[in-house]
Amino acid sequence: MSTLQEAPPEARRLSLPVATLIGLLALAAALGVGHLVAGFVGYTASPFIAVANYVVDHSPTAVVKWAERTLGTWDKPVLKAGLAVVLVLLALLAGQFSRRTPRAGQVLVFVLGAAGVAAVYARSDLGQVSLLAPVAALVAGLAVFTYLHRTALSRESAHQGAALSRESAHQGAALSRESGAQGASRREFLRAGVGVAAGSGIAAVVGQVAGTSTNAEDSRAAVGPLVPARTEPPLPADADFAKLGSPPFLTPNADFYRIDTALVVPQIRAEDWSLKIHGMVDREVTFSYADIRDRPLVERRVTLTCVSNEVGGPLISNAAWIGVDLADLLDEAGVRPGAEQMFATSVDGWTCGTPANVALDRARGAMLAIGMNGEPLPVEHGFPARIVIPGLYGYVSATKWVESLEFTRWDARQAYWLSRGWAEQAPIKTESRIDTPSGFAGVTAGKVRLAGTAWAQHTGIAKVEVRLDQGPWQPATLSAEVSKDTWRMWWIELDVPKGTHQASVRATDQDGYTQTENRADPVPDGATGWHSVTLDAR
Ligand SMILES: Nc1nc2c(c(=O)[nH]1)N[C@H]1C(S)=C(S)[C@@H](COP(=O)(O)O)O[C@H]1N2
Ligand SMILES: [Mo]
Repeated sequence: MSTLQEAPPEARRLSLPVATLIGLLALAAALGVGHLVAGFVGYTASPFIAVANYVVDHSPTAVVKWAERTLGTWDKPVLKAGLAVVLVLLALLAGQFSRRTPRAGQVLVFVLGAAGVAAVYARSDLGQVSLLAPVAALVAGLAVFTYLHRTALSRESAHQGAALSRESAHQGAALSRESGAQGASRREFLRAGVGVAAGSGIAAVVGQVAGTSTNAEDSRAAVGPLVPARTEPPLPADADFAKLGSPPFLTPNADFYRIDTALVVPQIRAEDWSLKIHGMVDREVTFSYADIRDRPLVERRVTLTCVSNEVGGPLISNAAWIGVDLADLLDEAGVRPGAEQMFATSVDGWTCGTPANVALDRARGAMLAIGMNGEPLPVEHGFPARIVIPGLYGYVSATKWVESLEFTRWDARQAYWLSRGWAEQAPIKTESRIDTPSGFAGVTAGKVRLAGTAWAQHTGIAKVEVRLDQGPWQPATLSAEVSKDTWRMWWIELDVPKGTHQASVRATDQDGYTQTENRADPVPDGATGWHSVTLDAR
């Protein structure tokens, strides 16, 4: 195209929409190609997911816990959406700053790509080969950016060249020749853009299909019924007061609270899973899923609680867990005296430190669980296997997708939340909650029924009391004690006069400790304080 030479250099400038589009298409190509390669070398190596994971792992504890509390299970979609917005903005900037030469955009694309490489490199659970995914993304992003930029610039040149020749040239022949060149390069740019967009989409879909084809769901469906050799006695009729407004005694799996740092739920087939017990032990032992399944299974009802649960919060649920006594497995390894912590690692690299004496204590009843409420563990609750230990907050006990238990000293290894400012020792605190009426409920003045929950896992609840405003504490009716390791329900009827009042609850455990009124934050070892609700009686 002769017009390329004719156009003065300062006129060779991309329009804003075109520059922006190039940035976006380069981003799409990078993410699509990265996802495609990740589908084959390790799903979580997809640059987008790796960067999001990196953000989770390196956000200040306060931010992560705040997100867990306020966003609940939405914390992950919100994080992903936020990251997507940031990437789109950066892509727009990359285009913006490259209207004349591609240099600034190329640098930005390179920096973003390098961030993806670094995020994958930083993960302990991904091998070297998984670096191929972010590297491919970086190369694709740069190549697409550079190529589209060159194509578009030659179109703009043709365009501006045509405009110039319209002014200067008098012959119609020249004009039509220039318009022809402009049309051709516009078509070329459009074709390239559409091709990149379609290719990126297809790459992402193929990567998604390939990466999730080792789906754990099929493997879970093939497990078949888990029948404990020792079942729990049937639940007493008054294990809960669900009819009066307490939660059901056993939480249905679909309603069980979920807390973890995994942006992509780890997909491990039972056949591919194993658990290694090592470190300060007499002999290293490894168990396969079949090894565990073929042992006599026990069933135990245990209420899990998250340390980041606020007073009155929802991060507590109860299930009947099916599995084996952890103490039996540990006996086979022969844990040496001197071991202070059981350092558990999940397949996704999350880690957890439990006091070794608690893990070893038969009377405590720690389990390696493979079943939950009669089914194999749901994938998001740790399939194929997880740890369950009564009486300890989840972050120091309840490792999901567990693959390694290393016995060691406290100063040798720092678990995930410990290194982020949470306590080393974290027994669950005695607490209680009003479930009905919910806060700020309008009620009819007169007799008002309240119902709720109290827990002091591994100690047991002795008493629950409720009061209206500053009135006397009145004892509530307690549900049957199913186990000291599970929550207990309560209900009471209060006389509530017209007006706005506050009802408060407090529990006393079987050690004689009554919940303190003092409000403490969840950090570093669990919230304290009395839960209260405001009643608007008319
Ligand atoms: N692999 C893994 N296991 C984990 C966590 C995690 O982030 N990753 N979070 C722990 C925390 S903080 C809690 S409270 C419990 C929650 O278990 P659930 O999601 O089954 O309710 O899991 C624990 N196990
Ligand atoms: Mo937790």
